[in-house]
Amino acid sequence: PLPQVLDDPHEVEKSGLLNVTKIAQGGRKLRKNWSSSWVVLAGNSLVFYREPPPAAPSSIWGPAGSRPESSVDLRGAALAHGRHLSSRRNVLHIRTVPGHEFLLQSDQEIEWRAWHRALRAVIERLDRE
Ligand code: I3S
Repeated sequence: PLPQVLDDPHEVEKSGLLNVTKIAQGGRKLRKNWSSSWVVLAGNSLVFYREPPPAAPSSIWGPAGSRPESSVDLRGAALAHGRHLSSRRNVLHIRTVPGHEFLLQSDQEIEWRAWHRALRAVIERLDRE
């Protein structure tokens, strides 16, 4: 089933292309495997698509009808700078309650800062709920 957030596109806070790697699953360390991903921040979720949507700027979700590759619940998640976890610049580190950890990276400093702000705002909002 599609994540519930897909029912409510008005909740989209941010979307865009990022380099992503999962580094832990349920607390178990994984080998890094960086890849480009279309990432959508909406509701309480961060949703990953393999491909960006077609050029239409109004299309902030993945390609029409396409299913996300994966999605994580940000409630209770921890967000930190990932500088100690990668040689890349502009890396964010997210750890979710079940112990899944991701690195998100952008070569574009301004874009990376915008993701940092947006993720922090969503996680803080969820903490207050
Ligand atoms: O944290 P690490 O192990 O230095 O991460 C690097 C490795 O995953 C490397 O692949 P190998 O596992 O085949 O050595 C990747 O190519 C690098 O990109 C990883 O480091 P960065 O600094 O890019 O996150």
